[in-house]
Amino acid sequence: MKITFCCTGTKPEPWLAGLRTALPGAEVTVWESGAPAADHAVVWAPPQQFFDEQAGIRGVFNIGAGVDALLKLQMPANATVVRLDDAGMSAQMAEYVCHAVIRHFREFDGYDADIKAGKWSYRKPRERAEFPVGVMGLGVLGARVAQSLTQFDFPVVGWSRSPKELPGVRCFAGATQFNDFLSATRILVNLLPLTPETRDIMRLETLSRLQSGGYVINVARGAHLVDDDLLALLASDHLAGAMLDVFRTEPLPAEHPFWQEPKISITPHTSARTLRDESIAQIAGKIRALDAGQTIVGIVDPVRGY
Ligand code: NDP
Ligand code: OXD
Repeated sequence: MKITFCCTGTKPEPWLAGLRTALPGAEVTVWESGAPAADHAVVWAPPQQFFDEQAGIRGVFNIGAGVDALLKLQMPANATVVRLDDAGMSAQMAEYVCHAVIRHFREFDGYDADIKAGKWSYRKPRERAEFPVGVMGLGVLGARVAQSLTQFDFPVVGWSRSPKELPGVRCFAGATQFNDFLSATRILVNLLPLTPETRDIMRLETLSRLQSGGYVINVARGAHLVDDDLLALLASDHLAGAMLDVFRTEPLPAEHPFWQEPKISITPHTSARTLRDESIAQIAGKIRALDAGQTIVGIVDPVRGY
């Protein structure tokens, strides 16, 4: 079996070594133009030329959960596209989002500023019931995040395409229940895939429906959020702040107003990193299963876009 590796911005050697150990007998090489046809590909942001040359590829394994960049390319019609299914990301995402929610709810930024100013001061405890958290996207990552938030007794609501049942989470589904979900939410967490349906989903019209004093946590994709609309809602105080991990252009350009907005906290697309060992184990297992004709989870539906 031949496996080709084409991951932009990723050091190949440790991946090749890991894949060779996990799949003894497989020939694993870094893709270069003109390379012989492979059976499976391990990819992140490959160029179109990769698929043009590897037209007979059977399995395309993305080393991330989001496939929006991959689906912009013309891929061989018969290729099965597979995304990472957790592989250690859901625990990281739960840490990040719980941290962001708690930091905002408990006013830790305010305490930091006070302490730096040499001030020993108390703030009035806030009512948890007044800070319902709404999680958009209840898939592998969103469901774990929503469940984790219930452990801190926040009221949690969730929204997905198909109806869900999650203990302790009031679930809404589909376009018809979106406005009800938004008006039940004060802290909005975005964990949707980026698709034509979800692009720009956080804009003036939708964010205005959040409860007053709302807060936005975007950990999915920058193109879900209309940047100027967020800034306008922060300026009008309808929103109290935001914690953003993803941006329309990454790295965030130096002149972007988000850098200067004190109500916005920024991290550099790091909320849930791809963990190499977990990812290799998962991909190797799925390659074995596919080749044995078994079904696997995490197959992308190109029409749905995720
Ligand atoms: P999943 O595919 O498991 O979950 C996607 C969820 O979104 C599902 O619940 C799905 O609904 C819901 N959804 C999709 N389209 C719609 C829609 N039009 N309306 C309502 N709900 C919709 O994805 P993951 O949880 O694994 O990952 C989510 C995203 O997180 C990734 O696509 C990626 O962009 C981002 N991500 C970001 C990382 C970072 O470091 N910042 C790291 C990893 C991922 P249903 O269940 O009904 O299908
Ligand atoms: C992913 C990401 O989609 O890291 O996995 O953004």
